[in-house]
Amino acid sequence: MISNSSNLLKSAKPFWDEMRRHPFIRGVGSGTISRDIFDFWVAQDYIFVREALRFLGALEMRSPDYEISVFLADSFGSLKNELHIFERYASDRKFSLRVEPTQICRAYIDFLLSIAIQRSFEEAFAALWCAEKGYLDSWSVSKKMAKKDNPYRVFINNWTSNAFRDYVLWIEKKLNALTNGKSDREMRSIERIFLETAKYECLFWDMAFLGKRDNL
Ligand code: MP5
Repeated sequence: MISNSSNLLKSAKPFWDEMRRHPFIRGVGSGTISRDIFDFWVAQDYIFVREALRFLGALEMRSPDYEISVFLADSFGSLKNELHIFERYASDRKFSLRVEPTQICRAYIDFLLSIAIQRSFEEAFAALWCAEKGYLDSWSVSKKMAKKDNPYRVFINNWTSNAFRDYVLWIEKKLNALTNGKSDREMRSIERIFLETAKYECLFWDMAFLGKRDNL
C-alpha cells in the first residue's frame, strides 16, 4: 500500500518541481545568485525561523503523545543553532537582520500559526513536514551543484546534513502513523493544507527576487 506521505508528495509534484528548479535554488547551487538577492532572503528567512519557534510551540501544546513532545522540544535547540548561522552570516556581511517581514513572509507565518491553533494536529503536522521536506529536497539540488568554494555552503550544509535528513524522516514516519486509518475526507483536508504550504514554499523563493522591487 502507498503511504499517506507518498500520496501527499505525489499530489504536490508540480510544486516540488517548481522548488527544485527554482532560480534561487539553482543560483545558490552554482554560486552565481546575486548577493543582494541572497541577503534579502536571509533576513526574511531569519524572521520566518524565529516565528517558526511559535509554530512549534503551538504544536507542542497540542501534541498527542510524549514522543512528539520530546521531539519538538529537541527541535527548539536545533532552531536556535540555525538562527546563529543567520546571525553570523549577516554580521560577516555587515547587514542588519532587523527588517520588516514582506507580505509573503507574514502571510506564510500567519497561515502556519492559524492552522497550528485552529486545525487538527495532523493537518498542522503535515504543514510542518511539507516545509521541512521542501527545504531538504530543494537544498539537496543546490548541494549537488555546489563546488567546494561555494559561498553559501554553510546554508546548504545546514539543510542537507544527516541530522536534518533524519529529522525530516522522523516527521514523515510519525505523520504516516498519525494518519493511518484516516477517512478519505480527513485525508483530503490534510492534502489541502499540504498543498497550500507547498505553494507558500514556492512563493517564498519567488519573494527573494521580487522583494527589492515592491517589497512583496
Ligand atoms: C524552512 C525555512 C525550514 N527555514 N524557511 C521556509 C520558508 N520554509 C522552511 O525550516 P527550518 O526550521 O529552518 O528547518
